Amino acid sequence: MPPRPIVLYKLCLSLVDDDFFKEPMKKRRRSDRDQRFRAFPSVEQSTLKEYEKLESRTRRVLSNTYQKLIQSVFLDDSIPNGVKYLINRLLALIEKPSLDPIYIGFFGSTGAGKSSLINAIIQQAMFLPVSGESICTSCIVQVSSGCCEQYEAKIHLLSNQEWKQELKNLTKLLHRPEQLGREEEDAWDRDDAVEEAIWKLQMVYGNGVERKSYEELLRAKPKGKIPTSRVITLKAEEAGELSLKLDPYIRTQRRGWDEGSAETQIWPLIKLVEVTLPKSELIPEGIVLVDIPGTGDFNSKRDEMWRKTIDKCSVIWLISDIERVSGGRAHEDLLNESIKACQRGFCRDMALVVTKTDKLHLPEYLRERKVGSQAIQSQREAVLERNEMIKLQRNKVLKEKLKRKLPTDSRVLEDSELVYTVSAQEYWQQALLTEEETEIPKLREYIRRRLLDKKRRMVTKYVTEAFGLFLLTDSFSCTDNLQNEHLHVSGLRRFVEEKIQLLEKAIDQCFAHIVQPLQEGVQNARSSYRQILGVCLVRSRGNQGFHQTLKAVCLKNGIYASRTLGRIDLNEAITQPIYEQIDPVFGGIFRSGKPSDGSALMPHIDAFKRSLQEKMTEIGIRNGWKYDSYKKSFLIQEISAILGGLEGHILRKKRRIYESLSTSVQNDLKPCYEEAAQITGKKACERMKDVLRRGLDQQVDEGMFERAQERMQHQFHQLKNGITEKVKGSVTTMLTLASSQGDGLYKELADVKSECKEMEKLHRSLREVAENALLRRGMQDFLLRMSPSKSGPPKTWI
Ligand SMILES: Nc1nc2c(ncn2[C@@H]2O[C@H](COP(=O)(O)OP(=O)(O)OP(=O)(O)O)[C@@H](O)[C@H]2O)c(=O)[nH]1
Ligand SMILES: [Mg+2]
Repeated sequence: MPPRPIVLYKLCLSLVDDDFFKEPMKKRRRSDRDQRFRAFPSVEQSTLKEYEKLESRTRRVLSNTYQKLIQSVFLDDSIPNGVKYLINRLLALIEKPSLDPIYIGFFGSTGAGKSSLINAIIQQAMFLPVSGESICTSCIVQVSSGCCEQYEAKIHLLSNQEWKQELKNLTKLLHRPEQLGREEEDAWDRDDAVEEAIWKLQMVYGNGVERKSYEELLRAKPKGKIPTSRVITLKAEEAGELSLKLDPYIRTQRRGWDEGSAETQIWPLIKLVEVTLPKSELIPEGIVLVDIPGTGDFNSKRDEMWRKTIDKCSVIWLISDIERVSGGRAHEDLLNESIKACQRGFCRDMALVVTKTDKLHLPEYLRERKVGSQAIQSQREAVLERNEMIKLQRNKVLKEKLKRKLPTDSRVLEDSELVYTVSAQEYWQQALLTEEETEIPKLREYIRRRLLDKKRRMVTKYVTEAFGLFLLTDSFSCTDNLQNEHLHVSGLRRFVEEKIQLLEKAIDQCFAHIVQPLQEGVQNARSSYRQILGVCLVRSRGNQGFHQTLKAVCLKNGIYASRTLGRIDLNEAITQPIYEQIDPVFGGIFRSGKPSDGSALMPHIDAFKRSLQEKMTEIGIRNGWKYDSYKKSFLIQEISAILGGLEGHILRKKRRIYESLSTSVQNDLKPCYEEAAQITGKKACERMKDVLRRGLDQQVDEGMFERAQERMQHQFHQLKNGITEKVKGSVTTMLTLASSQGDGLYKELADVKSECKEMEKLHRSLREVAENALLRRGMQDFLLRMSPSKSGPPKTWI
């Protein structure tokens, strides 16, 4: 619904009030801008500033135009369609956030060195807690830099409802069966899942929780103070001060230790910690570094958040200890999870960051060393040689793996450098390596490059779209032949209908690519599910201590994740053979960019867009619009803007579609999980496994995998409908606009002539800014090549 005039008027007044346009403020903003880009070398700073200036000027022109338009139609009885459209589009553009943050996920097993690496990157030794002895970071921690002077942290807690649910599940795990044999009693006691549950409850409610029921605990008063807002805010002037305050909330508390402080008493309720640093020299605003533990969590809400956090990252750095990077189940699992994030989420970029490269035992290395003709003289040479070797090897292995899983033209495959070898310890000590050689500066450069890239793309799109809107204002005031136009618009309508039908067919054909791999996957899944279940149920330690963990798995509908025990996801494991088959094709359907053999979705939409734009041009010419008439250009621009929005829609749906297989299986197995979760008493573990095996057999016989296939195909079908509906809707708007010329709008629009001119100028300077950026980059590269040390960019910014 378009905003009501009165609302618009208020908004317009608030815009007039905005200090933005006042002179002294302008100065302050300018210096703010300079501050914000301190993280960048001067060449990049200039480019960013130019883009930022372009954006803020465009925003100002848009606001001015918006105000003028609103004031001119405010008292009118009816607002012409074209102006309504314009007002809404202007408002949408004005409200568009400047830049969505770029989330960079530090994803890796415990002890891999994630927190240490973040500390090094933000140049704050020991800021986030690190530990060499046990699991350290207990929850997802986001670190970003803001514009204020203080250090700030927000600790987000589970809501009341979410905690109740957690409590229910934890107490179910504790529910001790009445008659146990001695042997089972022992096994029961040793189960880690139970210990973890008791420990969490003890922390919140104190001793004796084992004997309390869910209802009793609901009535019990937590030891710590839980704020009703469910957010705790900490502030400090110094990094060290905040770090101390924050430590007990983030650091995993050890079992069996004393009660601890008041902060630790709410620790099981913590969902997410957000840390904001003051303006940072090293991490530009708009970047969020996310410390993500390698497994999810027993708590469903936290587990869901874990997944969502991985999925919202546009960059994932897989963090791996140098000693574990080759082979190792955990590393493979994490790599697979990251690749999945590329399939279902927003992740476009991935890199392997090998940590602790300083750890090298020279005699051992020399003995093992097979390559290299030169003699190694020192520890340092050995470290550097090993880094090179690891890069070569892992780059190759990773690329091959990604190629198998992702479509061949994925952006991540274009990156020549997929592997970084870093040492956070040496960054501080520099006993062996120079700062450059620790590769921490390289990671910072990677971060800056991503931000600069995003800013460039965003501002270019923004200015182009804004310019498009001004073309509309001009198109209303031109004097083409109205009669003729109506004729052509109805012709255009027929043309569009035909094209939409063609688009539908093309999408059907594109989605049809998934059917065969799906079918093959289903066959594979049918023949291997028993074996997979067997492996999941045995676990390395056999039955001992597995009873309650299995119960936890069932209570959580097949997914159990614990920081100490790792992650078990039965639904995903069982559907894995299908995913193996569909992965490359699935990725192919959603790849962005180059047109290909018809298996990708976006090129079809692009083709539709082009045919529509060509038709517009053709009609424009026949219709006597001036060849470069504003109206035609506007319509062409708007088609791009509207259809461009489809990409976001498709990206958001992608996740649902991808997950539909495991979700479908989870749904079908729900009764069987529930039945198994109820089992207590003698030989409970065996009986649970039996129920799972039988339940699964029965479901597979009744077509569980085929149903999963159908559901995925259904999701694809819905996506197609969504796309065509959206396309139809937008094209209808376009056609209305195409025929709304001459609505007597000249009166309102005459007013915004100067804004039009200014916008035209801004649009022209887009190219100039891009050229300047290129030129500066070229000059910088030249100077670097000429400089004798070749030791990276000038460090004026540190
Ligand atoms: N030698 C060496 N040790 C390192 C380096 N980076 C981290 N460590 C050590 O590795 C241990 C684990 O580091 P953390 O940063 O706590 O690891 P993490 O990945 O955050 O672990 P969790 O929080 O448990 O998930 C600590 O003892 C660190 O001092 C490094 O570059 N070199
Ligand atoms: Mg950590």
